[in-house]
This record gives sequence, C-alpha cells and structure tokens, in this order.
Amino acid sequence: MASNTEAMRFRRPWSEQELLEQFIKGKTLALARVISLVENEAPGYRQLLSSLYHRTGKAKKIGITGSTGAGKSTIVDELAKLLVGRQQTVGIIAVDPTSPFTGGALLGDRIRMQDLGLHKDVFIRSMASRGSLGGLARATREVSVVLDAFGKDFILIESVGVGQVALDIAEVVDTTVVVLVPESGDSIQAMKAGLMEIADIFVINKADRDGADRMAVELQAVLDLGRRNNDWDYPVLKTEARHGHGVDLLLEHIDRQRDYLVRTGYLKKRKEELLRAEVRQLFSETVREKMERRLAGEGSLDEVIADILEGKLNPYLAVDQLLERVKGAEI
Ligand SMILES: Nc1nc2c(ncn2[C@@H]2O[C@H](COP(=O)(O)OP(=O)(O)OP(=O)(O)O)[C@@H](O)[C@H]2O)c(=O)[nH]1
Ligand SMILES: [Mg+2]
Repeated sequence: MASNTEAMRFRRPWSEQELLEQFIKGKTLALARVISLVENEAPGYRQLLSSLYHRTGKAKKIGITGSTGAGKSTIVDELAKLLVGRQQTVGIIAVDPTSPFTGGALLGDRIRMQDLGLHKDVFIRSMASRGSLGGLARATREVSVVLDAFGKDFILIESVGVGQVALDIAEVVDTTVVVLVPESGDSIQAMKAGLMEIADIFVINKADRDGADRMAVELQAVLDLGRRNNDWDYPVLKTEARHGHGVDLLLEHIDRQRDYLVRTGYLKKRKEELLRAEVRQLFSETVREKMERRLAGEGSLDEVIADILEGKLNPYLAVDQLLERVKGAEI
C-alpha cells in the first residue's frame, strides 16, 4: 500500500510550486526535472530560471576540453572523486557536439561514470546537439545555472575540443583545462582549434605513453614564446588519469588558478563580461522570438513572400515593410 502511494506521488506531475519546493529541498529528482525543462525549452522555462537565479553565484565552474579519447571523462571522474572526498558536491555536464549518429561518446561516458552517478553528491548530465550548435552552448550555460542554483560546489563541463562550441563553453566556465595526449600532431590540432587561447591549465594525459616529457617541454616552450599579457603561468601537467596519477595535482592547480582569479579581480571582471554577453543575447533572442511569432500569427511573411515571387517586391524592401508593420506595436 505504502509503495503504491509512493508511486502515485511520483506519477503525478508536479506543479511549478511543488517542483521549486522539491528543488530547494535538494531533491535530485526535482533537479533532473528542472534540467529537462530547461534543456527542452519547455513553456515557462525562463520564468523557472528567473526564479532560481538569486540562488546562483557560488559554484566553481571548470571546463575540461581536448581531442576525442584524450581521457577527459577519466579525468572528470577522478576529479569528482577527489572533490567528493573533500565533502564537495559536484555536477557534471558532458557536452557532445558530434551528431548523435556518429558519437558513441555519450554512451561511453555514461558507462564509465556509472559508479559516480550513484553517488548522491554527484549529478551527471549528458547533452548532445540537436541541430543548432549555438543552442548547445546556451543550453550548457543554462543547465550550469540550474546546477549552481541547486547548490553544487563544483560544476565540471566536459566537451570535445572542436569548433565554436568548445570556445563558447570556455565563456561559461571560470577555468579551462585543455587535455592533450603525447601523440604527434595533437598539440598542433589543439592550436588549430584555438584551444591554446582558451586554456588556463594544460594536461598531457596518458603520460604512460612515450613522448609525454618531450611534448611537455615543447608545449612549455611554445607558451613561453607567446606568453600572454598577465602573470598567470599556464602550467603544463602530466597525468595518467587511468590510474588517477597526477589528478590531485591538477586539482591543486585548479584551486590555485581560482585564487589567482579572485586575487587579481579577474573573476569579477569576467563575470561582468559574461553577464553583459548573456543579457545582450537574451534580449535579442527575446525580441526576435516575439517578432517572429507576431509575423507568423499575422501571415505577413506569407504575404511578402508571395509578393517577392511575383516580382512585386524584393527581400530588402520586404523587411522594410515588415518593420513598418510591427513598428510601435507592443513586442
Ligand atoms: N594509456 C592510457 N589510457 C588512458 C589514460 N586515461 C584514460 N585512458 C583511456 O583512454 C580512453 C579514452 O578515455 P576517456 O576518458 O573516455 O576519453 P574522453 O576524452 O572522455 O573521450 P571522448 O569523450 O570520447 O572524447 C579510455 O579507454 C581510457 O581508459 C591514461 O592515463 N593512459
Ligand atoms: Mg568523454
């Protein structure tokens, strides 16, 4: 009988109020539900984020990026274990920008992280792109807002270091760790992908393989040449994540980088820049969505398209006409 009642309780959809209550109480089920609503951009998800926003600002956000198979998940796994050992709560977001058809990575992540997933202080979420890659970076930012509001001390974001997504995610985090492997060409690939610019800490994983020392020296030399205009030292560390070697040292450097950001005021400055970008993006998205909905509702778009096809109008004049129609209207 009791189990029946329990089942009923979970089957019934939560009201928004109940959902928030459960979330604030720290219920993982509510966290998962809120994340799904946000990820799916369900109706009302913005209000939900808005009502949670005042709870954010405490989480330390760390990005782990690098080429496929470099050992990012293994490192994230080890970091999470160390953090849990320090009584810290952890949220993990594994971002996979590759198509769901070609990427076996997601499943692999789930399997490897399974034992962690059972730990009550670690919450893992995998996110794949569904079409728009820009949307993926935004969803990652929003999910990290939710994890932050939930009270996670650390948010670890794993992403494959290719393309714009990796660079966009670097904007969301406080510290970026770039994972390389001692294989010829990996650091050149990373350089091409723009990872050198976003890295705060370099890790050469699979240090059990040949060439790790040489690669570390070479990388350090490249970094010395192009030393950026601040006094952070961009450490190059070697790890053998498979056996957990070196990950404790990585965590020390992550802490040290954090101290540096706080001490120099960069963290505050960064937050300000991020907020500026976020508000601008939200603003233009909101205006665009509202305008588009309006245009679709009125059928104005169909009208101008028909006119263009008939040679009565061109796309530029059409936009002028559309703007004229929405001018002054409440948006
Ligand atoms: N030799 C060696 N293998 C390692 C080490 N760390 C991880 N691996 C192995 O490398 C493979 C890939 O590791 P993952 O942690 O899944 O790498 P990843 O970067 O998350 O991979 P994707 O998410 O698929 O891009 C696994 O088979 C690991 O066991 C290491 O230090 N040495
Ligand atoms: Mg992985």
